[in-house]
Amino acid sequence: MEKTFAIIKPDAVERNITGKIIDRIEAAGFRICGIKKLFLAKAEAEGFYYVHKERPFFNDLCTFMSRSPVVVMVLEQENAIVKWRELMGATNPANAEAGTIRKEFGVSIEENTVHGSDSPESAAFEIPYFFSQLELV
Ligand code: FUP
Repeated sequence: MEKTFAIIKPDAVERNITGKIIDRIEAAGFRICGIKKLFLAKAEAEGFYYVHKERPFFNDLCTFMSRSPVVVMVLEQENAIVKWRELMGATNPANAEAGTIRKEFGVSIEENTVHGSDSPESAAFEIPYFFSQLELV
């Protein structure tokens, strides 16, 4: 069993589609090990996305992620990292395949509704950024 980290981003929480996205996650066979809603401070968003700190979109991305609350989750199943990336779809919703969450709900390349770890190394950083071991059940 593999764990991955997911965020339902501000654009989705603002539109009250959290439940629709969680429904898609559970229907795809993921077990939700941990879940909470929180309001990221900009500095917390910057720490989370530090790998992108030199990218031109970094400031706008962190402003967006701290605009309103997010829902953070740890998801588990076999090959969870790749499976969650497939269910999310391409970074730019315009390029995402039909049936993916970003195709269905994404607003733009920035406001693309969900986040998912892109590798085991990313998951190993991202999961403990938000969850203690006691919160994963
Ligand atoms: P992804 O792993 O699909 O979330 O994509 P990246 O790690 O490449 O980018 C992280 C986030 O930065 C994306 F979810 C959205 C944002 N981004 C932009 O706003 N503009 C870009 O050109 C690329 C990414």
